[in-house]
Amino acid sequence: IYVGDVTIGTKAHSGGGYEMTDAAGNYTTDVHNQGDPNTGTGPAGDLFLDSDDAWGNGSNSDRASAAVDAQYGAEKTFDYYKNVLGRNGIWNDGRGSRSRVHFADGMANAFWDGQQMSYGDGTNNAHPVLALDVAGHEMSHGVTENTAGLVYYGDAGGLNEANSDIFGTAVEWYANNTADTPDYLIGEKVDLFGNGAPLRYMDKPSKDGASKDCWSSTLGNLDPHYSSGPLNHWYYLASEGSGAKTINGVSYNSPTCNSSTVTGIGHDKAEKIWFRTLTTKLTSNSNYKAAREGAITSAIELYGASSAECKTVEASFNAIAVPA
Ligand code: ASN
Ligand code: ZN
Ligand code: CA
Repeated sequence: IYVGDVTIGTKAHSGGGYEMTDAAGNYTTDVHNQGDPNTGTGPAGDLFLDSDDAWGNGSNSDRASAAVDAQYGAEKTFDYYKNVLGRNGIWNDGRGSRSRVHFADGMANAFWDGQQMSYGDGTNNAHPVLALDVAGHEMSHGVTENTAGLVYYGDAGGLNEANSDIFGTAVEWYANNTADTPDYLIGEKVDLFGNGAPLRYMDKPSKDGASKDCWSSTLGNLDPHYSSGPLNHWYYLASEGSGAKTINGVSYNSPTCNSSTVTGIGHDKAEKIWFRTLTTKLTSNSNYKAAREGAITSAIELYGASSAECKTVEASFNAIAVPA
């Protein structure tokens, strides 16, 4: 629906034909619009099967179309973690995971529940809440849960949410899909508001009307989807630097909270530094100050204390107003 014609991993099904299970064991099921959007509980769903291994028709009128987006997103996320960051799946044991599509009736959301990803079909069941950044976001909640274990409130909740946005974006860069081109927006393909606007903006999070650009001592009182703003902003600044820039046809203009100018080091390095922070420096109640200290230490370990990478990491935390 969103990624165009792609190749996905499938395998021969024991009863004949093909099933939507890849080599790592990532697989996708149809929940047939059952399941409770409030509790997240519902059936496992039926594994997608197909006789000729050509799946979907590019629209939600074919139930397999959303499954292709989910399976592709899970595969790209799995491959990104394994090939770029050296993490072998959500549990770091090589196991793939299940994606459930067509979850609930008209659910305009997607979620990770500790075991699996579930994706709603969106308002009027017309726009599945499913794209590369959404799949990468949800799967990364699983990685967070099995590494730092960041809780879902206070500063830690914001770090948890931003971590999912950062790696959802990293997956877009990794996939480099021609129909869902990489950007620093979240949910831009899904049209959750019906007006074409993305859900979140990493260059200037406040553009969504609720997220914060800068850290403050009251940030942790916000919903994690808004207290994520400063760390999303940090990722953009560390990757691309401050000011105006057009990337893949999208215009950004990233302010700093301290009127400084930040020079970016590229998203690949920012992601590696942040992943090391998540997996070796943070614990369940870590706050933004711990993220700052952990990221600077991670940059020193990876690139050296006098490196440009380390300077940019520190400058970017200054630029989102996290004090030393
Ligand atoms: N899609 C949302 C998220 O992953 C679900 C939630 O509100 N937890 O953040
Ligand atoms: Zn989330
Ligand atoms: Ca995006």
